[in-house]
Formats: sequence, C-alpha cells, structure tokens
Amino acid sequence: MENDQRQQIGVASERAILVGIELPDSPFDSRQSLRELLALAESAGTDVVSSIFQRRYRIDPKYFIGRGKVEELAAKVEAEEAQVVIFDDDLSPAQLREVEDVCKCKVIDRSELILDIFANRARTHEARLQVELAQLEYTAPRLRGMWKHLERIAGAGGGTGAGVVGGVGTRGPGERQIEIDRRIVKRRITQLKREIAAIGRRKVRQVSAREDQFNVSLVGYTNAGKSTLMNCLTDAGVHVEDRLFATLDTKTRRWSLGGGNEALLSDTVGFVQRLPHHLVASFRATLEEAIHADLLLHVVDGSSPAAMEQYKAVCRVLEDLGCEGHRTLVLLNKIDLISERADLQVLQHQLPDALPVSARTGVGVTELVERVLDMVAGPTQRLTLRIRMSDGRAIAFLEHRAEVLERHYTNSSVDMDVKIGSVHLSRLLANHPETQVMTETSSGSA
Ligand SMILES: Nc1nc2c(ncn2[C@@H]2O[C@H](COP(=O)(O)OP(=O)(O)OP(=O)(O)O)[C@@H](O)[C@H]2O)c(=O)[nH]1
Ligand SMILES: [Mg+2]
Repeated sequence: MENDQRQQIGVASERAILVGIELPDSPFDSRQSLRELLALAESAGTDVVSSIFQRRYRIDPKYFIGRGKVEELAAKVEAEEAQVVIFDDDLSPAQLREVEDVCKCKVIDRSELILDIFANRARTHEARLQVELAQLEYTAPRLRGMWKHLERIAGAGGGTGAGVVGGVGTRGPGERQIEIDRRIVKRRITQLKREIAAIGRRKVRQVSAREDQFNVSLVGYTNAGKSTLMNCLTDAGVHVEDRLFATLDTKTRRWSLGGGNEALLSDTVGFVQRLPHHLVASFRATLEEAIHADLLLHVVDGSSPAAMEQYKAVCRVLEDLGCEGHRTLVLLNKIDLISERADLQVLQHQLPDALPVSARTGVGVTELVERVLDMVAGPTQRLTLRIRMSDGRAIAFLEHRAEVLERHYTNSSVDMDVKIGSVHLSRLLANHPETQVMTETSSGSA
C-alpha cells in the first residue's frame, strides 16, 4: 500500500535538528555525546541544520525537555524547515508523541537512529536478521503510542521487516490495523529468534572447531581502526571507512606471527556509547568470536578527545557480553595523529598497559606481534628433543610450531634441536608423552 511512500521517509538526506540534555547525575559527557549524535546523524545521511542543548535538574515527564524549550524547538523546526528532530536520549513513546504534536514533524531518539544506520548498512543475511529483530523489539512496544500521530502524517505506512519498519518514524499504518500488525510483529519476532538461534548454534560450532587455535578478536569503539589494523596484520582486505559502523559482521583470517606460529584474528562490529540493548542482544551471534576469544585486542582511538569515555563504553558492552574476564591487550591506535606528547602521556598514564600503535603507519605493530606471540607460544627456549620416528604427528607439530635448527637421526628416533615456546612445549609433552627432553641447550644431543 503506502510502502513506496514509507521508503521515502528514511532520515537520509532529511534536514535534522539535534537535541541534547545534561542531567546532574549523567554518567557521560553530554556535550561530547551530542557531538557523537552529530556523527551518527551524518552517518545516517541526514543534513543536520541545527542543534539545541539544555541543562536540567531532571527530565520533564511530558516533553523530556522543558515546555519552553519545546516551543523554541518548534520555532526552529519551522524556521529551518527541518523534517526530523533527533533526541540524544531515548524517549518514551508518549514523550515522542507529545514533542511531535508541538513540533509538527517526525521525532526520533538515539536508539532509533542507531537502528536505522544498522538497517541501512546490514549486508549479510545474518546482520539483516539481527537488525530486524532489534528494530521490531524496540518498535513493537511503541506501536500504540505511535499510532495517533501516524494517522496524521500523510503517507506513513506500516509493515514489518528490516528496512521496512526501517524508515525512521514510520511505526505503523493506523489504528484499525494495530491488532493485526501486533500479531504479525509477534509472529515475525518468534521466527527471527528461531533463525538467529540457528545461526548462533552454527557459529558456536564454527568457533569451537577452532579451539585448538589461538583466537584473537579485535574489539573497540566504532571508527577506532579495528578493520584498518586487521588489514595491516593480515591480508584480509576488509572494508575501511571514516564513518561510524563501517563493519557489521565478523571476518576471521589467519594471522602469521612468525617462527611458524599463527593465530586466528577476527574483526567485529564496533560499539558506541549507549548501544541499544536489543541490538547488543541480537548481535550476540556476530560477537561469538569475541565471546570465545583467547585474547581480545581492545582498539582505542588515541587521537579522539573522548578516548577514555569510549574505552569505558566498550568495557561496559564487553561486560554485558560476559567478556570482562577475558585476557585483553589495549591498543592505543592512531598515534600518528597525536601531535602533543603530553596527550599521549595522559592516556598512557590512564591505561598503563596499553600499547601505542598506528594501524596506518605500522608503528608498534612489531611489538604487538611479539606480545601476542609470547601469549601464543610462551617464552622461547632452545633444547633438544628425542622423538620416535613412528610419531609422525609430534614431528609435524614441531615443524609447524617450532624453529627446527638441526636433526640427528638414529635407528628408531630423531633428535631435534629446536627453539620452541613453553606453551607449545607443554602441549607437545602432554600429547606425546614418549617425547624425551635431552638437553636444554643446543650443544649436545645424546
Ligand atoms: N591516521 C590514522 N587513521 C587511522 C588509523 N587507523 C584507522 N584509521 C582511520 O580511521 C577510520 C576508521 O577506520 P576503520 O578501520 O574503518 O575503523 P573500525 O574500528 O573498523 O570502525 P567500524 O567498523 O566502523 O566500527 C578510517 O578512515 C581509517 O583510515 C591510524 O592508525 N592512523
Ligand atoms: Mg570496521
């Protein structure tokens, strides 16, 4: 029916006004958050024409911001011919409706904006299902509240499905349809959950099939440089872009660490301050790599003035995912952009174990590889091992995981003079108990 018109109501290329508010107990910097909303809105393709910021002691239950501010906002909407107002905070359905009544234009909140970006960016089947579920779960409970105004907005249509609910501010077709749509939405949510659960099970099988490998996951704030680093370390050739949420699905590649050692490196979806909860829940399957990783490389954009806030936001999402106990190496990326030494020192003081790197110039990458190699293989030692000739698997293991310097053959065994990491040595001795350690130096093989 009105599908065609609804497609036109996306925020892309609409004139937008942003609204931020600062509360006394706010856990984050509200002005910084509003700047990020601007980046998010631009990522969604809107044309931001103005913004409003208000400091308040508490939110207004009816309009979220004060009555006077709403009127100021309405005047601005008219003067700027804005088509959408975007709040930096999540509003209740009733508040959205009240503000829409006064401003006479579409009003959306931060979560809806993020969901809209994801809906437009999702390319893989898996990502599309996950975004659609998150959209429906956020949108469906708001249907009743959204109804009244939608009847007034000419051309507003209804329906379900990613990119269908997707047109932001299009939350359903009209009062008469509400019950029918609720049922459709419910059924679709059940179906999506089933499909996503199946993907999740497949993903768990895939990830556990890699258990004998060392699995490393890149995590971090969106735009921190995860994909750039992935490309720098492997030949993944993943998509890199200077905008938020360039990556929405996971790619895994072999990462050669030298000396026959390797790890599997996964690039994952970026996080953002106050990522909608439904989105995190839906993206669990995509984040399976991070959940099961042996090591997380937490990439922080060291050149961002909000580096620490972003670091903390990522830590919170990781906690949400149950990853807080994972071994983590923090990387201070983009150090090529930090011109003030003092700025870098402040960050290094706050994150003393972090390793400064630049995914663009390659600075710090050698040290990164060394640190990871230490974890994969343990400290290297040189020794001679006697392996039975019949134990082809042990010989193959050494050829892959150690640097073999010399071999001396006897009738039934081979003495191999090797440089090997302690982790690999323990694994070898555990799996091949007949292996003998002859000497800890290379000089004599018995
Ligand atoms: N100067 C500089 N720019 C970098 C560096 N690393 C990444 N960038 C740039 O930062 C932008 C974002 O990089 P991506 O690798 O796409 O970031 P990401 O973390 O994968 O972002 P999402 O996939 O959106 O979460 C791109 O324009 C990169 O070229 C760096 O070390 N130095
Ligand atoms: Mg990326």
